[in-house]
Formats: sequence, structure tokens, C-alpha cells
Amino acid sequence: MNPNTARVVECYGRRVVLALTDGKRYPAEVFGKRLRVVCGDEVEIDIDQANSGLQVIRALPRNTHFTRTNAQGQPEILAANITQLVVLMSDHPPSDPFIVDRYLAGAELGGIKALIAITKRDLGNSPEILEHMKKYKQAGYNIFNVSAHDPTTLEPLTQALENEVSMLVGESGVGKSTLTNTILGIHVQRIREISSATGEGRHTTVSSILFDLPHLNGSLIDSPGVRDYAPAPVNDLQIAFGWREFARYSGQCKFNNCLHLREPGCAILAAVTSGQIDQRRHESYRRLVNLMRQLLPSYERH
Ligand SMILES: Nc1nc2c(ncn2[C@@H]2O[C@H](COP(=O)(O)OP(=O)(O)OP(=O)(O)O)[C@@H](O)[C@H]2O)c(=O)[nH]1
Ligand SMILES: [Mg+2]
Ligand SMILES: [Zn+2]
Repeated sequence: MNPNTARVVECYGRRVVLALTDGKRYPAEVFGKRLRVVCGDEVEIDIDQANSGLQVIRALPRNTHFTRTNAQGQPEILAANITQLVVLMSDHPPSDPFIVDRYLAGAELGGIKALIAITKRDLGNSPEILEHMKKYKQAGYNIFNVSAHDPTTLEPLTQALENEVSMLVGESGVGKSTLTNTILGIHVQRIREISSATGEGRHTTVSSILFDLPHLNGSLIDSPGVRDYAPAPVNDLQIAFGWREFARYSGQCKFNNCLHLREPGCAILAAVTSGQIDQRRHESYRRLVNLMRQLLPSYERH
């Protein structure tokens, strides 16, 4: 980074927090109406003469961008320049594996590595989550079983964060902020405060925040919890790239534009029948194909 560049570490529309080359963090404004930045962006900055504050004047090209489909059905970039997505899954309360699959697909489609962390290990692992772990391993993912309350469980995951810009994602309450705090080793953020309704701690994260992990030469982004997630719309034939375990059958279907739904001679469907590919993972793929068809007009689908 040259002295006039900085990294966006928090973003609230036109207002952002920047990490400068000296590592210090300052608030800044985004200049002009057309410039849009997100957490993780590298930007050029200037001094705003009017109020001597910092101004973001330009965004540098992104290495990666991680997207979603927003409530209006439009693509939206959630974070820039991340190298790794850490998808959290929990038993307490049980996470929806179909959302986990769509997160994994979002990473694959964005050229971002992905791994899975099963949280709250201290509360025990149910037979259901052990089964999910087995299936995700079979699909080719690294899985970490962690407890934020027991740092000794965190060593393998921490190693996987080395030299990476990682983003923690997952449903609200899965434990992203608690895990971030334990990994950072300091109480930087408030975790959920006590909720009178349930008696449980409750403090929902409202915006992504990028933290430095200097001892690991990496960064970690804690993100707001979601009720649902889908990657930005892509055409029919691209969706299969979101399912890592399909790759080893590529080129083996009878039709080269096979969508692996009910076509004759489909190598993926054969692998589902023989148990090489998990039936639920394939059902998850089918659901995303249907969702993307609703989002994209027909002329953009193929
Ligand atoms: N027993 C146990 N509880 C945990 C663990 N990690 C998180 N929790 C609890 O789970 C609840 C939710 O944790 P958070 O870290 O706020 O979850 P989050 O994913 O950041 O939630 P959002 O910000 O809403 O997306 C809190 O009551 C935490 O104390 C863990 O490893 N073990
Ligand atoms: Mg949180
Ligand atoms: Zn096929």
C-alpha cells in the first residue's frame, strides 16, 4: 500500500472506517455519489479541505468479491478481497444446511476458498451435525469443530487463518462474534446482551468489521447474521460450479449442457443414485437452480 491508500474496515453507506498504512483506524467519508465501497476494499484517500477529515476518492481494483442476492433480487457485493469464507454451523440452535450450501456455492462462484466451522462444541455434537460433517468432508471441505469457550479447540482453525483474509458467515446466533473475540484474544465487541424474552445473551452484529490478525499475517471479518443467503444471480450452467463435488464428473454427462436435474445419461444423477454424491446436497443444488430461474429473466439464463 502506498501512503495514499487505505483499507475499508467498516462501511456504513457513505461513512466508513479506514485502516491506514500505519495500522491506525480513522473515520472517513466516501466522495461523490457514484463511488461505492465495501468492507475489505483498498482505496485511495485524500484530505477533505473543508473539514480536514479523510475522504475516499477512488476504489482500487478488487481481487475477489463476495456477493449475495439482496431482498430486491439484485446482486450486491458484501466484501472485497477476501481469500477465504468460513461458514459457521451450530447445533444450538440448529443451522439450516441449505443455507450453508448456498454460502459454500457463493464462495466457489466467487473464486474464494471455503471451509466450515462447527461451533459451540462445548454443548455437544448431535448425531445430525456429525452426519453433516461427514457429508461435507465427503464433498471435499475442511471442517473444524470448535468452541469459542475453549481456546484449545481453536488451534487447527487458527492455523487455517494464517496468511488469509477470512470472513466468518452464518445464521444469526451461530457464534461469529464470540469466535472473533476469542481469536482476537480481547473483548473488542459486545456480544449479544441479555434478552429479557429468552434470558440468553443477544447482541446482533449490524455491520461487517475487519480485524487484523498480525500474529497470523491475516485478517478476519465478522459479519452480520442472516436469516437467509443466496449468491448473486448466475446463469443455469454456472450454478453447478457452486458444488465442489460435481467437478470430478465434469464432461461425463451425455449432454454437454446437462443441468443434472433429470436428463438421461447424467453422471451427477448417477453419482447421487450410487451414493457418491449426497442426495441432500443435490437437492440443495436443485433448489438454487429454481431460485436463480425466478431471479433471472429467461434471456439471461443460459
Ligand atoms: N456454549 C457456547 N455458547 C456460545 C459459543 N459461541 C457463542 N455462544 C453463544 O451464542 C450466542 C450468540 O453468539 P454471537 O457470537 O453473538 O453470534 P453471532 O453469530 O455473532 O450472531 P449475529 O451477530 O446475530 O449474527 C451468545 O449467547 C454466545 O454466548 C460457544 O462456543 N459455546
Ligand atoms: Mg455477531
Ligand atoms: Zn448431468
